[in-house]
Amino acid sequence: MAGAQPDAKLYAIPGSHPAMAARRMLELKGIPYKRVDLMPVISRGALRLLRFPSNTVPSLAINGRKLTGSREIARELDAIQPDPPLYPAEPERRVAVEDAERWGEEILQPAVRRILWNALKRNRAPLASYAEGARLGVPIGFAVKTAAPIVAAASRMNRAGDEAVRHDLASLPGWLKRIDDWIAEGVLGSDPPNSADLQIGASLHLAMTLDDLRPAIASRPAGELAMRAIPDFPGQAPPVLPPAWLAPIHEAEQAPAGA
Ligand SMILES: N[C@@H](CCC(=O)N[C@@H](CS)C(=O)NCC(=O)O)C(=O)O
Repeated sequence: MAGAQPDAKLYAIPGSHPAMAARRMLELKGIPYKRVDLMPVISRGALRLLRFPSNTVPSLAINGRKLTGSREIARELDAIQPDPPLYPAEPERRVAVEDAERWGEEILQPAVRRILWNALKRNRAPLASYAEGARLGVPIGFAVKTAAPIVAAASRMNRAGDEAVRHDLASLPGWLKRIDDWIAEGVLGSDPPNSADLQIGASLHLAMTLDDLRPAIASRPAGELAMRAIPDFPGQAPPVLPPAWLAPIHEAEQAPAGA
């Protein structure tokens, strides 16, 4: 990129899908950055102290500005470094990508977050796999051993209760169909990925770290999109969700295409 390199610092949480989307945006644009990994829940106080506009990750300090939110970050990065673009230039196509991106952030992203916290509440052992490559300031083993109150607080704060998660899992087949349709229409699946590809792909790839969900996602266009948009996502959780909750997903897998 031309001119001085921006002095960028990205605040993330291990396993955070919107933070992973922001990492990919920076990488695709070739913007060098330093990543600061925070522990969930504790992150909120840290980001408040650092005077970001809000207390969630991703938060990005760049060129003297402080931004919070994956969509805000996408827009700012496109302004700073237009190539490769995260949004199509043609207005109608841009609106379609922005609509898919918004849906990805408002609907799919929180649902996948709830499902993950619910699964981790049932079995904390996989936590270490999500923190692979992270620098939390304490040994990962220690962070994981002492994580019970953090997992409980994060589940509560993200409303990852059983009823909500069962509802999310029942909605998942329809959401996957919607994503496959967007890919067929060309809204999603561009090369290099657009902002909606990264937003939705990060949520899908995080969902695919759960053995309970991977088979239903991996073999369809949505799963291929996730792997292309976000090639690496640390973490792996063995089956832990009640089989009855997964029944709608398995039923949809067996239904004839288009049913
Ligand atoms: N919707 C926001 C993400 C907000 C969000 O909830 N991020 C989570 C991580 S995935 C977070 O910061 N959680 C703080 C916590 O768990 O304490 C975006 O796309 O930027």
